[in-house]
Amino acid sequence: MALLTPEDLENINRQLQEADSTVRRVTGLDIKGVCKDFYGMTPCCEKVGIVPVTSGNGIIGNFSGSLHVITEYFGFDSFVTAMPDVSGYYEAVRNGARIILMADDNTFLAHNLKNGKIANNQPCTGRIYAEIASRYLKADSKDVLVVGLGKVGFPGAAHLVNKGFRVYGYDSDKALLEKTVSDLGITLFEPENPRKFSIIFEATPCADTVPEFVISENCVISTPGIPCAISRELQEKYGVELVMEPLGIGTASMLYSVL
Ligand code: NAD
Ligand code: 2YJ
Ligand code: MG
Repeated sequence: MALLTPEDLENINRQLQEADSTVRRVTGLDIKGVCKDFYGMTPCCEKVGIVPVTSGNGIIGNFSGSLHVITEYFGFDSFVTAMPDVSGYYEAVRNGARIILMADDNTFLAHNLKNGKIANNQPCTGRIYAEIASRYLKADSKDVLVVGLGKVGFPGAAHLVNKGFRVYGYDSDKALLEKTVSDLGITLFEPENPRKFSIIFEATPCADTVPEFVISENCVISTPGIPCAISRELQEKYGVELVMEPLGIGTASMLYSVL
């Protein structure tokens, strides 16, 4: 399980603004607009309590602070509790939180205490990055390459299948790849038969996972995976629209999904 670092989260407001301009160029909507369309909901100043969690590897510098910036950016009224863990949860509820956000090393959840809805970051992140990719205004076909079919990639790929896209899947874990291809009824992408895509969705914890031979001119790579799926050199060479941001887009997807 890859953990975020404080460095990944530096200048989260600027990272969000940059991601928002890219999402606007790619889809014609900003991140809020995509979330609203996708989930059919709009926030109405729901109070969000962010609870730092000390278990496992402990508190990540900038994590709760970034969630505070992100929630306010998307129109929620939020606060970080002074206390962590169970005391923090108690504090959040006592101070009027309607949605709780908290994460340990394995699970990052949003829980709406009013309607009981609960969301997990991984599928929510996969679905929203896949949704953004699927809305690419300049896509040349409904063919999508998905690289990485784990906890984030699998639900993203399933979402693209449900939307009627022709999904080509690739994962370096051959057994997982074959099982997923069969479970989702997608096409196994074989690097021995190279071709180019105008829509690519990547969700791996590795760098440079999208090879040059699949990248078409002005394609979109929608990727929550950290570190980056392609080099800056390839991004510039092919005019790639890169949708990549470390925490905010996935968190927005979680929050909208529990409204
Ligand atoms: P996971 O371990 O469940 O899945 C990753 C998959 O990628 C695995 O199936 C693995 O076999 C595959 N893989 C690894 N290297 C590969 C390569 N070179 N080529 C093809 N496939 C490869 O991880 P996950 O929970 O799905 O997370 C994926 C990434 O997304 C991580 O970097 C995680 O930190 C990141 N993430 C980002 C956000 C965000 O908001 N940006 C949110 C959640 C997760
Ligand atoms: O409260 C804190 O500061 C920490 N307990 C936050 C831990 C954040 N957890 C992760 O980054 C894990 N990878 C789980 C979340 C999966 C989504 N990336
Ligand atoms: Mg994100």
